[in-house]
Amino acid sequence: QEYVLIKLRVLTPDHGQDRHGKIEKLLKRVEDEGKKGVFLVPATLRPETMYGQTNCFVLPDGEYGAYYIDATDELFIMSERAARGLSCQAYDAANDVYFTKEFGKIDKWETFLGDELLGLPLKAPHATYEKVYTLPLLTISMGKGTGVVTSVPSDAPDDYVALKALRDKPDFAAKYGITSDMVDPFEVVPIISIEGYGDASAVFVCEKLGITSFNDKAKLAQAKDETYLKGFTTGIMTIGPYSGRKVSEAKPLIKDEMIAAGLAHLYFEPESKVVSRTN
Ligand code: ZZB
Repeated sequence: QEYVLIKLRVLTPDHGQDRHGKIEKLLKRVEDEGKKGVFLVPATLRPETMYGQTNCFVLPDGEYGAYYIDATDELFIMSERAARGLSCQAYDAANDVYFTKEFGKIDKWETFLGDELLGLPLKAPHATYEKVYTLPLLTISMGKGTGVVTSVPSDAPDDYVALKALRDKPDFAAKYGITSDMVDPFEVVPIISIEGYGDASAVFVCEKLGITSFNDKAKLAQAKDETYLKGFTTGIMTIGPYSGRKVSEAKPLIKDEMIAAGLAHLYFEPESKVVSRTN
């Protein structure tokens, strides 16, 4: 499976929450040592949807680490499993550069529980919002991708349902220390138009199937399949430099441009049945 890692820059925490102590320390160390920044790195199959990002998701009780990446002189926050995977992969195959200096060797600067990453302000590439926040998603599998997920509620049904739950159920948000200003200003951003589905297909399909919560598992899976397929086969971009072009044409161009600009990297993962069964 080929994923694209999107680099969401961690900004200085702006809510005075005690749980951000470790990240503040890490940001300071990174600055003191002249490194280039700290990033949450969600893995996505849909780089062309980054214009529609409204937030990032982590698993509140998931285990994450901040790993030093030699190739970019930056720290990436992700699961240890993903860090190990990356450390065996080429950053720039043509020039024989690897993500880490030593093949297979990771350099962990800090460990985090997902909860310590919630409510962090981030700068997400291509997003229309200047700043987005990290929010909880309870269906994240730590055995897939990086354990970090970027949220595109216009085109991803899971993301739409999760964001709506945080907005509509203040108790749920409060339980995770999420304040309304981290959620309410972030309206769905229409980015892809699909004939018969409008310009926010996930919203359309969730409403069509009457999905109201994560308990509608079968319907959510159906919604995901339907939006994936339709988006790729008949979707037309309505935002960005490839507005008016088919998603299938725009996707590889946007992916390559983001990688060339250092906003994203490729990440490969073997399909592992064992991992998905235990998660
Ligand atoms: C942005 C995005 C926009 C995504 C979209 C989907 C959609 P798959 O097919 O099952 O491999 N994802 C990535 N990692 C995880 C994880 N550890 N746990 C849960 N979800 C994860 O799914 C890959 C997609 O699932 C990724 O692409 C990511 O969300 C999420 F408009 O990134 B995506 C119809 C889907 N649309």
